Amino acid sequence: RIDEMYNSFDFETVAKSVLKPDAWAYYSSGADDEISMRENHNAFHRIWLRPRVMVNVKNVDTSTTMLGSRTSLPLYITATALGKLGHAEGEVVLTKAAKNRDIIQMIPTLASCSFDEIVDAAGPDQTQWLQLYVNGNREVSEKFVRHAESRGMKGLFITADAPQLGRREKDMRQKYSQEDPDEIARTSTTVNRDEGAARAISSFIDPSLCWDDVAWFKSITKMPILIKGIQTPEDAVLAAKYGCQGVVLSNHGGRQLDFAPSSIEILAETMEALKREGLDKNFEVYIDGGVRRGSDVFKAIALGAKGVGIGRPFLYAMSAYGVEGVEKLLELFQNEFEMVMRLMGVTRIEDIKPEMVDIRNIKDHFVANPVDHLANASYERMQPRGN
Ligand code: HOC
Repeated sequence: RIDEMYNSFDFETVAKSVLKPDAWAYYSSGADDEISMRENHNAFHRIWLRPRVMVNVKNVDTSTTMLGSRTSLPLYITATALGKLGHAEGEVVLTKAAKNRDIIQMIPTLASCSFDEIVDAAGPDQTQWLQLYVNGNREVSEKFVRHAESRGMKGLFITADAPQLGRREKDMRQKYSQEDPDEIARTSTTVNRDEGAARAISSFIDPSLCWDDVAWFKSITKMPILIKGIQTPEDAVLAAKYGCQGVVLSNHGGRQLDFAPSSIEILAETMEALKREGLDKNFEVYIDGGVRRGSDVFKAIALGAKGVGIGRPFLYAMSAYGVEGVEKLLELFQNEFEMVMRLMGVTRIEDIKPEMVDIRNIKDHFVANPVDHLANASYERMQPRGN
């Protein structure tokens, strides 16, 4: 029951029991041995807090701005593909919950609902951003970007960490049986649906995307441009030098390159590199991956993030309980974050500072057991020839 949901992990448990196996495999899978996927959350465990006391924390304000838009919390619903695998109404479920709780939503290129359906479901003052997979046919991308701007998107987030699809083997073991996965897959002539949902939708993405393309994007849109999928401080610096307004440090939820670092681990060094180069002003750094607790949000803000993206937990809340579930999860994040702020002795987002966290052990990786390949293999399909 929804009132038995006490944290973001609870929704994952319920989602696992209600989702069809192919949907669960697609949403929950990470690349290869899923080390990066698990490390994303584990890395937060290596950061400790330094609470200050004897501060008047009667009134705590968790609201802030991201790319100039107001939000009730420094977090947003990040782009995740194929929402209808989890709920019949797809991404508009997330839109409605975001509207009710003043939260920004990033609309995925690979949504199950059409882009316009998602924008139409939003309220008049609701902020939405666009996540873009750059198409091999640039005219398609140009048309989409211009349309998105005309529909009021407040930011363009170009995904850079997926020139090729990572191997999500749990997903690949599932035959992708949906008739109508999404518009882009439908129009592609080269889609191979025999190796999981991800492979079915990935065939149009342009691996030639590079830094020089930023100038072209700047020529076709006035939206702030941010690069999503930055995995080193060097590339964050390059994004600033090429004129982007920000970056999202992200390893794609551990779904692309296994052993890519978690974003929280490289956040402090990224902020330092930007500062060293004098590029930290008017440049917003976001992170995603592994954020599951209000304290995770706090740690990211303390280390310099303007906000954090959260993906799978919202998919799980949506799959388990629809709009009500996503709102409930947002309420839990609100309560947890507010409590952490109060117990840390801060009342405003701008007062959350690096000295409030201890990152001395941030590099002490504990590599969790890799995924259990023996448990995942399907022996019926793997019978030796002749059986
Ligand atoms: C190379 C194409 O973001 C996912 C989605 C879709 C990925 C397409 C990548 O499954 O992670």
